[in-house]
Amino acid sequence: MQSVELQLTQDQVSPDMAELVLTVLSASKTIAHKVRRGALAGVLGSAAQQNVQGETQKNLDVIANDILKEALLASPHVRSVASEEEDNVVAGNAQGGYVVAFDPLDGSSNIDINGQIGTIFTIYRAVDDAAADSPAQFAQQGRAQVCAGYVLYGPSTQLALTTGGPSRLYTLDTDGEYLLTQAELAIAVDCQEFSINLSNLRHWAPTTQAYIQGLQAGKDGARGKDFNMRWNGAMVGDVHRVLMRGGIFLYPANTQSKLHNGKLRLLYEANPMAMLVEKAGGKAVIGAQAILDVLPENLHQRVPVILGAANEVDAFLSAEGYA
Ligand code: FBP
Ligand code: AFP
Repeated sequence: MQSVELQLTQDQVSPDMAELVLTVLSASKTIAHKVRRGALAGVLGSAAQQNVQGETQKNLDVIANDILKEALLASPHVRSVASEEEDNVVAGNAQGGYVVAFDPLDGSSNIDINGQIGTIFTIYRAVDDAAADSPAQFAQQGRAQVCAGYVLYGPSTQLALTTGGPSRLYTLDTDGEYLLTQAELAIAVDCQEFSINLSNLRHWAPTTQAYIQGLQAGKDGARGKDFNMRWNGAMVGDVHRVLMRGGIFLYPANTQSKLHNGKLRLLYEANPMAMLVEKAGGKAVIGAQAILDVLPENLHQRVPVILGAANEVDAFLSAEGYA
């Protein structure tokens, strides 16, 4: 099995970007170590701080954010950093060729129950006519991502990564190396599993309610087949399931609640996951538009997210009247 470092070379990733990816991965190993030790490392429980979304940050959110930020700001290749846990863009090296955005700890409600959590990250080329601390550095469509990935801290620590080619899966070995365990992830076009927070049903558009009720009707309904349902409370775990065994994941617009644009953030959640899914043969949309085509309006923008098996995403679009 080969190391991620060797694979990046074989994938002809430029030395600067490869070094940057390895910087992110090195930080993720430090986070993985703390996650593994859990309460022993003093990383559980709530910290008395709130993030920009007004959510209470867990200790581990703060710790993971600091680890990644410190590592990236020390890198000569990083011009700017954006994080779910930072209100504004943080300036790095003015000569750096790349900008990096991340959700340091996705699924924070799973921390206290020893459930799946993860780090999601994305890399773009820096914008030369904008300051290093300007949000303009990140006002780029998801199609401009040069690298996208997540690290899933589960029973084993795994890395899903694309640098523009296939989405590949690596597993963290006990000696601290990410080793290639699946060279090309592929999402089957059809599926029989969906992932959504059903408690929000009353908040969805009638068309979205009807689509989900169609899945629930199973063999007895118009779809003519049964579907199973899974919900993790952490996008990183749910999207990982879709990448590994197919399915569709939805966090739709909650038109009747304050989450009228959905809950997930475009920059550091939706876009990296959309790139990984598209590179694995799946689809990722907010509605009529592909996630990767959305031009961001602000750093912490939320979007609806529907991604996974191509035919099932099409079935959603047709139920919504888009196709
Ligand atoms: P497996 O170990 O065969 O996956 O079964 C797990 C299980 O028995 C329970 O742990 C779990 O609560 C239940 O199945 C989930 O069932 P469903 O597929 O109906 O959600
Ligand atoms: P946190 O990291 O704040 O827990 O948010 C996780 C998340 O944004 C995403 O990973 C999940 O898919 C989603 O929230 C779960 O949302 P519900 O609270 O609606 O289940």
